[in-house]
Amino acid sequence: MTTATEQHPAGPLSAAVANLCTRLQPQVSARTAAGFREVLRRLSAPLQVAVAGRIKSGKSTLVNALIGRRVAPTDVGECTRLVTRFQYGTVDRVEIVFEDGRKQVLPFSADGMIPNDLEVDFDKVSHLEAYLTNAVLRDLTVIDTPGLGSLDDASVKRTEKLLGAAKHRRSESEDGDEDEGGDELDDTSRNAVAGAEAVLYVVTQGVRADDQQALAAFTAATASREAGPVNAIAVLNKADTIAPESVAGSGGDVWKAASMLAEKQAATLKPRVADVIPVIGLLAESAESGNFTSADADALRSLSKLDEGTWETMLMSADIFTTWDCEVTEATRNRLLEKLDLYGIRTAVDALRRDPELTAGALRRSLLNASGLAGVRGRLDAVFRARADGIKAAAALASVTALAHASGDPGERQRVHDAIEVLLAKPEAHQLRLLEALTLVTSGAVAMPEDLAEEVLRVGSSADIGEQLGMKGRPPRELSAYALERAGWWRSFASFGATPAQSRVAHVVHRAYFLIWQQLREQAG
Ligand SMILES: Nc1nc2c(ncn2[C@@H]2O[C@H](COP(=O)(O)OP(=O)(O)OP(=O)(O)O)[C@@H](O)[C@H]2O)c(=O)[nH]1
Ligand SMILES: [Mg+2]
Repeated sequence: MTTATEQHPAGPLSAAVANLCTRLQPQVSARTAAGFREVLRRLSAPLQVAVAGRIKSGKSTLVNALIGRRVAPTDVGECTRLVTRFQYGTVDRVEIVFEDGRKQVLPFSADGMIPNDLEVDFDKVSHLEAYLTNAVLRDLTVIDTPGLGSLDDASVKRTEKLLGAAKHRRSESEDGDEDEGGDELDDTSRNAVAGAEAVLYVVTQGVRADDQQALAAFTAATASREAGPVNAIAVLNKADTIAPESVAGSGGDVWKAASMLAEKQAATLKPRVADVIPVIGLLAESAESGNFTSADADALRSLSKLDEGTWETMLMSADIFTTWDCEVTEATRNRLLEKLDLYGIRTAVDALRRDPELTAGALRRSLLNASGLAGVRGRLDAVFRARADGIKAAAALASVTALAHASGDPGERQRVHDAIEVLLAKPEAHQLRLLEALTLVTSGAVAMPEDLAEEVLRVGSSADIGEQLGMKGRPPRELSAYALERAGWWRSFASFGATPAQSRVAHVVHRAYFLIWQQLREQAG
């Protein structure tokens, strides 16, 4: 597995693209070559995942939960309006990076967090870089972003710029606007390589149509690429705040309601994201970051001894919970609310009533269980970590294309284009072409009938042949016959039934089936 310190490419596809960059470097302009160097550097760095979503959806809370440390400021303050990159380092350190490239060390606040406010000219700040020793960051760089859809235009602009959401162009782009001044070019080049490679999209109850748009705008987060099911997953955060009675069929159970809502949202957001996973970021953060203490456990233990009637009354609202006459001080109850909210408090007290001997550690673990964080981690592993090679390689290729395009030199563009074609023609690189086709289809750039789009998605977003064919567990002979049949179908669709854009996709899908068939044949010996 790749680590920040070892700096290996994530796998064979990334290595192939790195190779291409190295070979092309002497054949391109100095500026493009500089861009290629940046692409090379990124190829050997951990996968960059941006955590994005609406304002106050709980992004920073979730970042803390994932890193396992309360370090990103939540709630209010200047820093929630900045992009912060959390990456692996051998000593904990935070730097302010200014627009002009200058850096300044930012001391952690007394509680070990990034301070809420910077004592510098906020308008000159580009973003924050946090280097942390936490092991999770060894193969994942996590980028916390300010909320999209916030009223603060300046923050949104800053975010978009940093993530490369600002105008980007691909060689096939039809807008045809050309670059003019030299400065503009530099910005374009920077945008071409900037940006995250994958997105963790945070939504809360009620995804609206414009959330779809926010996600689309998150082309952004993904280095000149559209976000799609290959590189984007969503979480339904604040699952604890869902009123189960508002979800028919939930049987009054919060977690059931959250799962059902998440499924509905997955249908809304499809095919932009691979999945929508319910989670309670706040519980996850408190349980994972050491923020849940034995004093908290003791307070909950006292509460668990209250009689049922009093307890149910107190849980009716946060207000009643803190003001009701009871032995646990109001300050302590406020603290519990901040760390666990009512649902978490109820969950903890229920656990203590079932087993009064529960230790603080066991209680913490049961809260972690209740948070659903394991589900998010599982999907991160399955979607991002396992595919890091393909995701990084595809993002790098998009950057290379954008860089060549931005050079404004047709000869250079052609050379880069040709080199990419040669690379993509190799069977071992076909996965990249498939990812590309998948992205074109899921982003709507190439329109496809729904059943075909579905099929492209299936073939393109798994590495498991059974899953790719939608025939998991079937005997190899059946798989093989089906792969061959679909290969033939897509070839004739490419030739006879399709628009030119569809035809390009169809060729890729045809070849994917063909390679699957070949692989099955080899396996059969
Ligand atoms: N009840 C509940 N509250 C949560 C949850 N996750 C976050 N919060 C609270 O929501 C508020 C906003 O959380 P943040 O993590 O700062 O949200 P954000 O998306 O980073 O906000 P901006 O960066 O300002 O856009 C905080 O008060 C959190 O404690 C959750 O799962 N449940
Ligand atoms: Mg935040």
